[in-house]
Amino acid sequence: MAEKSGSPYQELLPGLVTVQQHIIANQRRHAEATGEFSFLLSGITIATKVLASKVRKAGLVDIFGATGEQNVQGETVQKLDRMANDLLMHCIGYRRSVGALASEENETVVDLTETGRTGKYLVLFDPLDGSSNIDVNIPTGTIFSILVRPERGEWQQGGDVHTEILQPGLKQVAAGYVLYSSATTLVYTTGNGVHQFVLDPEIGAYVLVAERLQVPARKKVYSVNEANSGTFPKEVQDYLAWTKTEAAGYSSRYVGSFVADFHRILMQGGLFLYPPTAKAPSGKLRLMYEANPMAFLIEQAGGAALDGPQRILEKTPKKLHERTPLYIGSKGEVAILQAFLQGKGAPPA
Ligand code: AHM
Ligand code: MG
Repeated sequence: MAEKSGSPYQELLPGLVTVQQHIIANQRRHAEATGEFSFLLSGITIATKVLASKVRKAGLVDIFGATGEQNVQGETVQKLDRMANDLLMHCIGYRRSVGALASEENETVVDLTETGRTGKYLVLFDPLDGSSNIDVNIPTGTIFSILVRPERGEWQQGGDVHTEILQPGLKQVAAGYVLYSSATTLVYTTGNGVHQFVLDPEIGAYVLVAERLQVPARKKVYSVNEANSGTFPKEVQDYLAWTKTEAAGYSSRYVGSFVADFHRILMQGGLFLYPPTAKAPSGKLRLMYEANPMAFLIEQAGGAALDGPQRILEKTPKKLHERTPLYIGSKGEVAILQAFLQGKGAPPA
């Protein structure tokens, strides 16, 4: 359960802690952290504040709907997708500490080192996840993942950001998301717990509401696009059949916007599944900027994330837009699913 905000920061500003103060205070506890890191994150907070206001006004101005183009994944590009991408590219790319950017909407890594920049951070993002839901007023979100350019020789020889960026999720130094819903919520981790902020529209700042979030170990709720279940692996079909037995007693919730489904699970527990299907044999979600950041967050909150046999954070990506099957959520719920995947079947009643 969420531990309410309190002691460590109250001495800085009683009663109110902004995300910027929180990051700076955390940095003070880590000697190796530098001010450039908090400046980088401020690029994300500025871009997402602007985006939150655009999402809210989407019906009032002409930014609903599609651009008429398709992105590198062959998906329809919504006008807000484009705007979100441009905003994040601009606000993060402007930071000198950033060496390269990668987005769901761009085919290749945007290499800022080509312009003489030597920034050590590599920032990946899904600018507007769930964007097909925009026109019907369903929540969307921005997901981000931050890696560090390896010292030459440590990771790949040659210093090419296109290969340097292909790091396993375990190497992330920060990750998070912003959920645009009834409230605009920012959740982040730098490997020191998961912290939640809400955008206070009156002061225009993300304000701390909970620190060191922990996902409940069990919750009998699963989240999946069950229309695809006919081509799920047999073990996943067996799991879903078991959840529907009277003894198991599960419920189902599926928004169809990953950030929204994930946020509910982080707060209340449960399991999100996007297994391989006939249409998407490697799963639908992208490893580097959807699965990895959420896996970092859920593990920090005491949960788990697998691709089936393997822990998501241990996967070494072969390409930027690689997809992965994903099973993520409460530790106990992931363990039950894993037992099905291993052919062990249902837990004892
Ligand atoms: P997107 O990044 O193109 O928006 O696609 C990802 C979205 C997720 O938000 C969501 O979990 C999933 O696709 C839903 O897929 P489906 O419509 O197949 O259930
Ligand atoms: Mg997405």
